[in-house]
Amino acid sequence: MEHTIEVNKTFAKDVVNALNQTPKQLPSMYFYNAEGDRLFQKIMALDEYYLTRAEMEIVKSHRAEILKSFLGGDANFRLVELGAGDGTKTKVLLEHFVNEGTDFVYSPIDISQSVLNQLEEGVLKAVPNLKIDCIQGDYFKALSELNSNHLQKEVLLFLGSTIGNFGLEAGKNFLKELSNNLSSGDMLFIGFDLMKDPRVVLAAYDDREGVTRDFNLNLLKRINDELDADFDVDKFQHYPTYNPITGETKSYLVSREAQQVHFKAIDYTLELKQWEAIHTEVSQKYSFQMIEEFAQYAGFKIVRHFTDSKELFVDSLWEK
Ligand code: AVI
Repeated sequence: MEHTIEVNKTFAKDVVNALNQTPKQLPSMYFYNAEGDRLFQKIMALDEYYLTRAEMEIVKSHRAEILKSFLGGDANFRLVELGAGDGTKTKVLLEHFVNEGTDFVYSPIDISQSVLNQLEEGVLKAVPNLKIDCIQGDYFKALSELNSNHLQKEVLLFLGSTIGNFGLEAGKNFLKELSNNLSSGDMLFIGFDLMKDPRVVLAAYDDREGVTRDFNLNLLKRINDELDADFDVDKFQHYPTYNPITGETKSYLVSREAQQVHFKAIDYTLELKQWEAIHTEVSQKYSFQMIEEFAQYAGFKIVRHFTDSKELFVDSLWEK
């Protein structure tokens, strides 16, 4: 029996626009369907993927100092989190803040109500006395609403080096936009993955088990599912690169042969030459100097850098 699939028009448009660029691209935000989320959880537990462990060490070992710096001279604050994920690292901070009797409200923002419901349930299980006020919607819309009835200091959390997935230019502009939606005295606590031994960086995106390869290839499977396409993932190679001068880690899917791929649901044909690459992701790495330039560009002052013991990663606290 013929069956038609319901096409998400935004997804179709974003995918086709990216594939029509020269060189060809795919948007990395589409990694995260249910299978992508599952693979990303696996990545975070890999030996090679040092980022999550390094940031966990930071929040665990510096939690008391972090709380002191968030409060500054103020009696209370609203802790607003962008892209909380499953909240594992955030829980460490929340637990400590509640145990210290801190007067604060935790407000995660997410576009998906079901993500928020799950997060709220998980966080309240770990920290039952927490005051939580979830905000469903677009980051900037939610922030501008919070800011227009600004009753207390806001501290934004943006953990996990998610900023690195924007690349340099878009990352800078995103931070400027954040700053435009904050008031003087508000803060941003943001994770950056630091430049380090290039082989250590590269291994994090090219693990022995091939989980990151599967994560990258899953984007093609998602297009097969949602746009009725016929990608054969075996005809693609996962190829990550790291440039130690610019700090850019870029991942590609390289076509092993000349091929055509049909997207039946939208009547689109993709032509690939042999060894032609599709750029799927940037994971920017930073020097302290780059971070300082970023903060200045976006209109923030750096309060303090919190690093892990090996200086692999930094959670940097900025004030507007
Ligand atoms: C979510 N983000 C910070 C991860 C990163 O390191 O860029 C996504 C990822 N891609 C491949 N491995 C992990």
